Amino acid sequence: MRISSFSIHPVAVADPPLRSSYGRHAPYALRTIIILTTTDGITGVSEAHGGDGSQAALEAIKPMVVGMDPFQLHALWMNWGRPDATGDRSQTWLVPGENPRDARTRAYAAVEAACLDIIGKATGRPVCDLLGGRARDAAPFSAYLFYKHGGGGGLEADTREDEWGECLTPETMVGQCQRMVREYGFREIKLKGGVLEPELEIETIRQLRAAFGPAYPLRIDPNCAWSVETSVHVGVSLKEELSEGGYLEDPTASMEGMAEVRRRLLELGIDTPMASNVATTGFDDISPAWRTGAVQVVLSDPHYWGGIRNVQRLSALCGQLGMGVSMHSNNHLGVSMMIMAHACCVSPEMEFACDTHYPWQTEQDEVLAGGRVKFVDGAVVIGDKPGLGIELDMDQVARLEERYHKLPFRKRDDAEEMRKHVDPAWQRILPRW
Ligand code: GKR
Ligand code: MG
Repeated sequence: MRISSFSIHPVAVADPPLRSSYGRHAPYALRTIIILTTTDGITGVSEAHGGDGSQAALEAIKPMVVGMDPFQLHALWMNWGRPDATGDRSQTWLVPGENPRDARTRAYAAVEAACLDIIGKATGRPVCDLLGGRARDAAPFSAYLFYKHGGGGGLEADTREDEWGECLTPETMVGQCQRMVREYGFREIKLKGGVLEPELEIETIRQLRAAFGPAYPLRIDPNCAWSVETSVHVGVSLKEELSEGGYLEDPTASMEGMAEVRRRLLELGIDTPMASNVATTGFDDISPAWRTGAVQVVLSDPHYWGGIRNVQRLSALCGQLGMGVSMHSNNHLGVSMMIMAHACCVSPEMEFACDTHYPWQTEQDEVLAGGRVKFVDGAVVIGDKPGLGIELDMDQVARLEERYHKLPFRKRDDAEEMRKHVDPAWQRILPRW
């Protein structure tokens, strides 16, 4: 069996104006759907980050993939997937999916997921059964809360209803979380911070704790918006709230900054774990993160960490080193949802609920035949269907692709959205507080 065709479908997905320290989400998130077909007529699907950069890397890997045996993934990895050894890979300044240093790794990851889908369909087994079997039957996700402006995303005739409403206060954030927990059954909570004054974000976490109690672990992630001083202040203020399954994620920039926050908190007797998807974005970050104590929980990602099997390797490595492991997300569709769910279920050490932006997208934009992936008690159940367990709705893919081609932008630029809608002089300043 050989791969006979490789098609790349850039798509645009309506997205509400969510906020983070990077700025404000654009009315559409960009993704790419990948379809591989084999000489036996089997189809493998995948999903990757979107925009020109992502598309260029996929076009570049294509000649190596067409004609290859989908079972021979190591050869592709050795010839292509290894990350570039030079250059700044840090996500301090670049949003995930826009970092040239992991462009090749991301393209490899997209192909790997589609090949595993093919192998699963060829053997009649779900992807997780190809990788050692499931460590759990369902992948737990957390309620991923965002401060947001009013608006539901989309543009012009495609403008979407604002289902969630403006959310720029602790009180409205509690309402957002109540709804998310009610609708999806999430049992763990992550707040995207770095948007309001730190005291207001501290207050938001306190109100979430008051509303949900200690049974719901809490996390806060300001994407490096704080100085070491402010990070320590937040760590001290939220000592109770972030304990017991919680963590403080990327409070400040750089491995050194993270290590300093950790050291100062430990000196104060506070053992809140520090998590990261900014200081640690590839395997060569693990050693310094572990040695310096900068990171106790690594956020994996089956896209930019180089595929489901690399997440599995990372999970095992973290387990060996006594580090925790969880999973990062960006806006995504149902294909990535299943890639993430399988990655979680083949990673026994992944004991924190993973991130997902899925609640921020709607049925109207789903590319899966049969509609959106369902959650049961906050988790995505891995069934017995072969491969990733999904099929594409090609009419939907075509609609989203047509929309993509009409858009005036080809990359995520949250800072530009801030200047357009919030403050014409807005710049991303780190640390802001
Ligand atoms: O969607 O705005 C966002 C997030 O800030 C995302 O870009 C981050 O990569 O969710 C991510 C994170 O945990 O840092
Ligand atoms: Mg993060």
